[in-house]
Amino acid sequence: MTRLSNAALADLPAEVERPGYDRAVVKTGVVHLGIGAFHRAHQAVVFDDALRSGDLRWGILGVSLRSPGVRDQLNPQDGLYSVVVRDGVADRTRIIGAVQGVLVAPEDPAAVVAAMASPDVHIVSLTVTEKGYRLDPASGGLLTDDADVAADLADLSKPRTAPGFLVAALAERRRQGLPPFTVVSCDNLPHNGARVRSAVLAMAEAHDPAMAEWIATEAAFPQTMVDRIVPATMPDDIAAQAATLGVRDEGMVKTEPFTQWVVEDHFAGPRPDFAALGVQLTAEVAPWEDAKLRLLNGAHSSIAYLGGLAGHAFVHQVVAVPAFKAFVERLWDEAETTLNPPPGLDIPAYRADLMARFSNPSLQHRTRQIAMDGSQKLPQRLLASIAARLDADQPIEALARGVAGWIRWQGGVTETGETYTVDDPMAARLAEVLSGATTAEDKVRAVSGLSEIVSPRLANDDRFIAAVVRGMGD
Ligand code: CS2
Repeated sequence: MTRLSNAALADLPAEVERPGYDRAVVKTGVVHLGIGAFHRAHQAVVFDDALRSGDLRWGILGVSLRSPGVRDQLNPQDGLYSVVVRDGVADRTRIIGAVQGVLVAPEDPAAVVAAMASPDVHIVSLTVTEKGYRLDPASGGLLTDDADVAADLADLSKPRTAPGFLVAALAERRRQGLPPFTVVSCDNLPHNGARVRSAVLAMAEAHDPAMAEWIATEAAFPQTMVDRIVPATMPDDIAAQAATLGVRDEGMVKTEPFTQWVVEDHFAGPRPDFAALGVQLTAEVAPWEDAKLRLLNGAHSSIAYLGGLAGHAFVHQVVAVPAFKAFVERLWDEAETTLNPPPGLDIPAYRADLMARFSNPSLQHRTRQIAMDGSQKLPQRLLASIAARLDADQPIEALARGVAGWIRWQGGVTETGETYTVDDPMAARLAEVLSGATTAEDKVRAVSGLSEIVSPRLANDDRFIAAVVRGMGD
């Protein structure tokens, strides 16, 4: 079957939404590092809306920092792909035209740096996942021991890491007398703008303090909160989409109707008229970020570990079990007292919406997908709420049960006897500290000793240890 392409657009079924602007005259205003499914279903849709509104500065050059998979999906399709919105009843397809092409960084790092240094590029955005920033999850400091970070600290002629690419490109812009771009982190990292900024400055400082100073004063690293559930695309999804489109779309992404992007209004240069495009611009992103990380993501991770251990493949199956649903509500009762809710956020309504979003059966969101990289996720999703609750002398039973689920998950076998591989950059380290632990308390203490994940403030608090031990259930 032929692939989706510019030439195929005219023959798509009438109900499929198409770009509707002249793609040939679009400029590349955005370079996006880490062009996975989430970017394609979230930020790229907003830039596509900007193009549809007639502002043709916001085409996207995608970059994959590791593998050629997305390049091979999108480049043969002229960058086109479908976003399929599934509300549980019907599917709606929109073809996104914003992505103009994809580069694979390890194949030609210099080409990526050159693209980022183009005068037309005003924004470099990132979705490289938590671990892609090469930061210590608990403290946020750059992992200088990491081999790729060490290589970039020594020499930036062929960068390997996201901070390395940002610094190399900013240095090149400075050399050419161009203004810096705005760096927009779109990962679920706490204080994502400040964290990527400090990683960039640490790397820049190692190369040229004057350049670091220029970045510190001239570049911008707005904080953002991003939200849209985007499960990994499965072969069945691609087959079903081929039947809908009449052409094959290897780059399709599936998602829910809900989407939210809150952005700190701090840019070094031009940006789209975000407010007109439904993006919330604000001076204060942190309250939104805390609410989202602690309620949505805190529940998600707990569902992934506890539901996954119980043998459930999908999130909607977990929350269909009354005891699990009640557990999620208890977790939210605990987490919500730690929040300073942003103006305009109605927490009871938000919780009800979250439960409805988790219950959407047509998303098929895998618990194993969310279970990935727990070492990078736990601090901001569960441990931050726990620390705040303990500071206020409040119980933490439900939150601690989520943490206990994550520790049990490291065992690699479900309660139904199925084995799996723990997918986490710290999996080997976790396995090592857990290898000599037999009792629940040994296990909790062993993991709590990993200061990259659990802060000493919690590791030394017996109330934390005791509650997680109770959550282990043996
Ligand atoms: C999920 C998130 O995989 C995960 O860890 O919790 O990707 C979640 O779906 C998004 O943050 C929703 O905005």
